[in-house]
Formats: sequence, C-alpha cells, structure tokens
Amino acid sequence: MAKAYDHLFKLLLIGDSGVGKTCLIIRFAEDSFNSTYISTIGIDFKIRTVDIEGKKIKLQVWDTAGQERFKTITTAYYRGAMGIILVYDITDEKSFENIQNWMKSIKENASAGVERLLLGNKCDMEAKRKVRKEQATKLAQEHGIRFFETSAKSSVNVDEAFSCLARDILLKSGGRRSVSWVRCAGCGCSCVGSDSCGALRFPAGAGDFGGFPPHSHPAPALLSRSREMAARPLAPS
Ligand SMILES: Nc1nc2c(ncn2[C@@H]2O[C@H](COP(=O)(O)OP(=O)(O)O)[C@@H](O)[C@H]2O)c(=O)[nH]1
Ligand SMILES: [Mg+2]
Repeated sequence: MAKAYDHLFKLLLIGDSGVGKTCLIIRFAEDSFNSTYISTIGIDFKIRTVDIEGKKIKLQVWDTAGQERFKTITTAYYRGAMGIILVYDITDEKSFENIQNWMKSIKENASAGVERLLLGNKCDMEAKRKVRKEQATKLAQEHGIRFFETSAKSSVNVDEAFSCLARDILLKSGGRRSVSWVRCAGCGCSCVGSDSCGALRFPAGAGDFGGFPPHSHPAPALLSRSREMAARPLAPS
C-alpha cells in the first residue's frame, strides 16, 4: 500500500489567550470559522496533510487548549515540536508585547533548532488595529523569523503561513526524515538553534559536510550558510 505521507511534522501554537490560536487551527484543518462556540472548546491537536515540493507532509498541529491563560504551558508541549507558531492579536497591544515572553519560553523549553513563525491574527479588524505591521516586521527581523498577518475569520494567509513553516522545516531537515539539527560540538554553546548563534551542524556521517568549526558569537554568517546547506539534498549515508 502506498504510504499516506512522506513526513510528519509536529507544530505548536502559543500566544496569549484569546488571540485566535484555536480558530487558526480550525481554519487550517477544517476550513471553517464559528465565533460562537470556538472559544469554549479545547482541542489537543488537528491534522492536515499538505503537498510541499512534491512531498506529502502530514501536519499535526497542537493547540495549547486553555493552558496559556495560566502561562503554564509545560515543557512536554514544547518538546518534540518541530515548528512553533507565535500568535498575537493585532487589536491587542498586550498580546504583542507578550510575544517577547513567549519567545523566552521557547528558548527555555523547546528543542534546539525548532523553526519559529510569528503571526498577527485578526487582520480583518483593521479599524481596531493597535499593532502596526512595521512593529511586528521589525520584531520578526530581530529574531530572524518569518511574519504574516492572518485572519482565521476571513481566511487570510492561514494556509500560506502553515505551508511556509512546513516548507522551512522540510528544507532544514534536508528533505530527509532521519536528519536533525544537533548541538554545536565546536563550543557546546547553549544558544544552538537561535538565530544569533547559528551554530548548527549535521550529525556526523549525514553527508559530506559534517559540521561547523568552533565559532565566536554572534555568527550570523554561519547561519545563512547552514540554511543554504540545509536546502541542498543530502548524500545518502
Ligand atoms: N475578527 C476576528 N476574530 C477572531 C479571529 N480569530 C479568532 N477570533 C475570535 O477571537 C476569540 C478568541 O479566539 P480563540 O481561537 O478561542 O483564541 P485562543 O484563546 O487563542 O485559542 C473568539 O471569539 C474568536 O471568534 C479572526 O481572525 N478575526
Ligand atoms: Mg484556544
């Protein structure tokens, strides 16, 4: 029997309560929106398989299901996520300010090398906008991540955002399930996976480029080089 998918990627949505995480997941997985019941139900995860670069990518998208109210999202939620989507509400300045705290939470709890994406949701509510697009673009640039404004309600940029994240994860993994980013052997620094360090390397034997030499911080040049390498197909090991 033909395999139903080529890769399984686990994604996680985080952000303040009420920004629209559950609605975004339901829009993505079921292409629907219902403002009356959505905020009362908690879901664990939803699945959707998408086609990217000729590969079938099964996305398992985890919701934080109410826990964000207590800011007690456990390490177990973060661990194993290959992509984390940070969501704020463009009509709620506080939710945008809190993105810094959510970033910190990722740094403390998520796996090294996790791919991140910033979303400003509810962009259908232009009249009530409190966060300028430029502010968020700047924040995303500072963290070296991508940014979209979305609307779960009007279905703006939702598919695009999820697909973009899945593509980035696919490219980072070199399109091979077995390859993963590992801690830098050169300096053993704790900031591996962050964009300021970029000290990422492939596991030994994963191809003809075994790793990066020891480096000083920050080393942004190494990062772009690592991305470039990740985009290249790996030689069979
Ligand atoms: N106008 C608008 N409202 C939204 C959008 N997404 C979510 N909402 C509303 O925002 C509230 C919170 O949404 P929910 O998905 O439960 O947020 P969560 O707590 O982050 O999971 C609900 O009343 C939704 O109907 C959107 O894109 N536009
Ligand atoms: Mg929710």
